[in-house]
This record gives sequence, structure tokens and C-alpha cells, in this order.
Amino acid sequence: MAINVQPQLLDRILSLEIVRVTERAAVSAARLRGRGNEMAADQAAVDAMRRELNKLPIRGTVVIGEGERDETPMLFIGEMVGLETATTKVDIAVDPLDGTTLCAKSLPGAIATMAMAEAGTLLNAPDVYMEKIAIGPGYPRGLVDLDAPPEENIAALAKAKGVPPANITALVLDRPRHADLIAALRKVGAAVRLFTDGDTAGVIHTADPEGTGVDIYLGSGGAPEGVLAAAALRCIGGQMQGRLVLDTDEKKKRAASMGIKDPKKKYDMHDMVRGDCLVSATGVTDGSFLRGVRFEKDRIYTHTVVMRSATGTVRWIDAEHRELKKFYLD
Ligand code: VTB
Repeated sequence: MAINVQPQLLDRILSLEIVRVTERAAVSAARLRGRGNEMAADQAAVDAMRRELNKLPIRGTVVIGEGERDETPMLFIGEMVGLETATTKVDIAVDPLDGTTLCAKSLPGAIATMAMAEAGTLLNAPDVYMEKIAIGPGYPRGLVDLDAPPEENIAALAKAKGVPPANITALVLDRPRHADLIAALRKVGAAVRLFTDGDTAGVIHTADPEGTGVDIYLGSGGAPEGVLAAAALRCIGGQMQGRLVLDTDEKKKRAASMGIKDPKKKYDMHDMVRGDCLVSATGVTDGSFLRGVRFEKDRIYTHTVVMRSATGTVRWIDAEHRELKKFYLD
């Protein structure tokens, strides 16, 4: 007998369903931790994520995926996922393995993550850079701004937090293009924490400054990762702004073909994620906010955070899985 599920209820059910998706992607990637093979780890995460997505009662369109259809066989932009009989239309953003290099080298901070949003509400971002700024919850809207100098942003944040700038920690992707940004942050007295990969997780760090020690995220990284992070902050209630870096005609054209009319637009997180969303992230390697997958003799342990924007509920899920063959193959 068919069960008549109300849309609201379905939403709530899905918030727990998506946990399974990132858990399985994380376990599959974690099996290849430290093997030095980024592509294999990524592919394992993608395969597991796709398998699980296809069991969900959704008609999902991958809006943020692993790339264009020609570049990747799995979870490409435009791919449909979910049960063919389902009627609930949603947008899907995936980063099956955020921090492939971290996983391949078994370094901290790799996660498996995805977001699900109402259909047509996620920014269709091309795979270009995005300039980003993000802070956690509890501050007045507009306290920091993408276009303000870093010194001003740090001063404003320090004042609002009630601490000297020296007590502010900024998280920045360690790249030569950020040399001026890093110098400016240090000049104003902030501590700069550099990281090498995984800027979806990077931005999410700002959501829990007490737990992660990170107050603000600054710099440019992948645009797809930016949209995914915006979904997470929308759930937790932080603030984020981003702007696509469309510095060539080719990139401008690509963006235009994806519906981007103003190439210089400054997006806030509500422009990047325009409706309700759910976000799940599972640790692959140990990190500042999620523990990595742990394999024991006959158990596998995962650590996941799942968030729902409609209610702002954030659940931390410690799961113990049996080491059944079925876990990987079904
Ligand atoms: C970030 C980071 C990724 O790419 O998006 C970064 O999240 C940006 O590109 O893990 P550059 O490496 O060119 O700076 C990754 O590091 C993946 O390559």
C-alpha cells in the first residue's frame, strides 16, 4: 500500500536519509586513505554517493557536481538521480570527496558532503574560482563585506566579538594568489591559519568558532564548493558572500550559458541557495569538526553532521556500522 507522505514530512525524512549518502561515500573514500591515489579515492566516493542517491524518493538534478558531462562519468552537472517513480523535485549539490589530496595523503580535513534543496533554488555555478568571505552565526548582517579591505573586516569582527584583532583567527587557502591577503591579515594582528585543500569544509569551520578556532574565512577557492558551503551556513545561520572570478571571455561565456547574467554579481548565501535546504557532511579523515572513518575488526564508525535550514536543526551523528559485505555492495 502506498504511504501518503506530506511534503513537510518528506523533507524531515530526507534529512536523515541524506546522512546515509555521505556516510557511505566517506567509508568508500576512507578505504583508500593514504594510498596516494586521488582519482581512485574520488571515484570510490562518487560511486557510493551515486548508488545511495539513486535509492532516495526524489527526482534530483545534480546542479553542483563533479564537472561537465564530458569530463566525468558520474554525478555530472545535469545528471538526474533518485528513484524514477518519485515526484519530489530537488536540486542536488555534491562534493563526494572534498579534499581528495588530503585523503590520498591521509591528512586531516577530508569530508564527503552533499546538499539537497528545493528545485531551482541553487546557484548553477560553473567550475571557476569564487572569492569568498564567511563568518559564523550571531553577528549583525553585513558586519563583514567581500569588498571591504581585510583590515576593516577583521576590525569589525573583533569589535563585534569583543576581543582584540589578535584574538581573531582567519582561515585562508594556502596559495600564492593569497599572498597580499595574508600579509594584510597579519598586519592587522590576526592569526592566519593556512590550509591546503578542502574549502567546503574550510568555510563550514566558521560556523562553530569555539569548536574549530576559526572566526572568519577569506580568499578564493572553487565556486561549486562555495555554493555547497553557502547551503551549510544557511542552515547554521552564519553569513557568506561570494563572487565568481570570470576573468576570461571563455569563463564569462560558460557562466552566461549557465544562466549568469551579471558576471560581477556579489552573491550572499541567500542568492546562492534561495530556498530550503538540507546538508550532510561525514568525516573521511580526522578534522577540526568531524572525526574520520574508523575501521575496527567487525565495525565501522562514522561521524556526520546533518543540518536542515527550515528549522535550523543541527544533528551530530555517531554511527556504528556492521562490517557486512552488503554495506559496500548494495
Ligand atoms: C579549493 C579546494 C579544493 O581546489 O576549491 C581549491 O576546496 C581551489 O583551487 O580541495 P586551487 O587548488 O587551484 O587553488 C582544491 O584544492 C582541489 O584542487
